Amino acid sequence: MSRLVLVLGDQLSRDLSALRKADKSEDTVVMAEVREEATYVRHHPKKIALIFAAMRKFATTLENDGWRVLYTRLDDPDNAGSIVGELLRRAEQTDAAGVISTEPGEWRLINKLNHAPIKTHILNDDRFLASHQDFEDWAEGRKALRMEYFYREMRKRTGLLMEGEEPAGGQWNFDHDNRKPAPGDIDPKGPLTFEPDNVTADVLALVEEEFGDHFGTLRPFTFATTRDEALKALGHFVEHSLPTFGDYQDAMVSGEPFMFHAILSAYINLGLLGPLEVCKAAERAYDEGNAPINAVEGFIRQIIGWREYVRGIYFLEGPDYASRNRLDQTRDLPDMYWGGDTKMACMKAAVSQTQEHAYAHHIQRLMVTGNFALLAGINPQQVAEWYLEVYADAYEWVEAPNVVGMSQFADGGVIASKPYVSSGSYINRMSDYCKGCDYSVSKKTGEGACPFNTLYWHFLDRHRERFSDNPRMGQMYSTWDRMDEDRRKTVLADGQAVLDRLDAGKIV
Ligand code: FAD
Ligand code: DLZ
Ligand code: SF4
Repeated sequence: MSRLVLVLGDQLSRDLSALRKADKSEDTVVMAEVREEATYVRHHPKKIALIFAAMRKFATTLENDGWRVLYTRLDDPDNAGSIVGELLRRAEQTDAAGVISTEPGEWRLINKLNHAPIKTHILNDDRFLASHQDFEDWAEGRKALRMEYFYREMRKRTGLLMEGEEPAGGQWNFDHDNRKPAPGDIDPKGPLTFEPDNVTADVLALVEEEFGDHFGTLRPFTFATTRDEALKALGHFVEHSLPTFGDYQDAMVSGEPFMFHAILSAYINLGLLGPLEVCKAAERAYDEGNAPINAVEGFIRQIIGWREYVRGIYFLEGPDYASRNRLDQTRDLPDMYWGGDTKMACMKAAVSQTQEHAYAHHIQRLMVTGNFALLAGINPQQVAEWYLEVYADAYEWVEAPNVVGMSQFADGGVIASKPYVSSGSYINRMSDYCKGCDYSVSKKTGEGACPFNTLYWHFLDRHRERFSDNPRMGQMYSTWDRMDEDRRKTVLADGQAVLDRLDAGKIV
């Protein structure tokens, strides 16, 4: 009996486990643009366009490989509107006996497939380097699941940057050489851009019509939408940005949304590029003397370390992970996250480039938009939904651990050993934003004081019971305790005034 082979929008890899398991001569590939996936959160139009264009072109690749593909476009009048609906419709058409699928990257969709009224065989997604079992084995018996130790295991397992049993360069981690603020004269090349072809142009028209009211600018659309293009984007990054990636990894500069980052996450998460080939390309640059160890090690750590680790956590912790709110934060996400007016130059820069490019780099996500939400007591599920909507690389397996765990500490410390909070001084050190801000980063209280400065202490004070025993936070609390009482009162009152303005919907 023939079967259907489901290929989801972020499973665009020819070596997908579902395709390997299936038989070209009997089975039929099903791909579908469906409203349910495009609207379960209101994804950025650029993200939807990227996925649909890449899906259409991947379907052609599969056909050229000899697969029979049943592809449903969003505007097909028979479109059932959901993945399961499309599977049932196609099963009826083809008389298929069941479905083979590679595991989706979200519990939401896994649950739907598990409850679909058609026999569905879900296979491991072995495009990742660590299976669920590998991660469980690593996590077994550990008190704390810190990424650094997982990463070392992955280095040994993959052999990346290894000289025998020893790490290349004599150290596992070169982060102390990174984290430099950017000097005034940097000239990042930015990502390689691609002109839309006819297929992409059709998708852009469709997305404009159907999802033009979602937050985000659709045009110009310059993403790679095929594996060949994504490989070119990888080559461009390795040549032009990797050598300085490490040095300025944490730096933020007005008008430079991409700095020396790879801008590859959307392609890797779609399946157009594999994590190992990306790391090998970076390793080659090191071997050939074209990129220094701090850059290459830092980059490889993001992929075989952080990327694999967050996925491991998402599946290990289970379906309730994304709904955790261990700090009981309840405030609504302010309008400034949706492009509403703000006087904070750093927030304006991070949100407006997100709106334009569906991209912000790690430190903007963590230390600007994430830091502000955490300090301001925003509900972590509203924060998580925002991140899932606005970034072209966002799927829950990677977004939730980064947001709910790393950024909002709403998992109570599964990922981070302390909350990533900082006052304005961190942003001032790592960026040029403060120079053009209505607030003064050096003002700690009073009219014009940077909101990060007052909210930082407000956060620590209101969560004192939870954090005062945390050895990594002792220093912060002793600094707070050393301030004289009047000053503490003023700081707290000023922090509260910022929160009151947010609650009243006033501009901050
Ligand atoms: P680079 O900075 O050049 O890094 C290289 C690669 O490493 C990336 O392409 C990505 O594949 C991987 N990587 C780096 N950091 C992480 C990480 N923490 N988790 C997983 N992979 C990582 N990444 C996503 O892919 N999707 C998300 O939805 C997402 N949400 C995030 C939310 C928050 C609050 C934070 C702090 C980080 C989030 N990240 C997410 C991680 C990181 O910000 C992005 O992977 C990175 O900015 C992508 O841009 P890049 O390709 O230029 O990456
Ligand atoms: C994100 C997304 C969007 C916007 N649209 C589709 C779609 O129409 N069809 C599809 O197969 N997949 C889509 N996706 C990706 C899925 O939402 C993704 O597979 C799950 O969230 C699991 O990671
Ligand atoms: Fe951001 Fe404060 Fe600097 Fe303004 S002064 S850019 S709000 S950190």
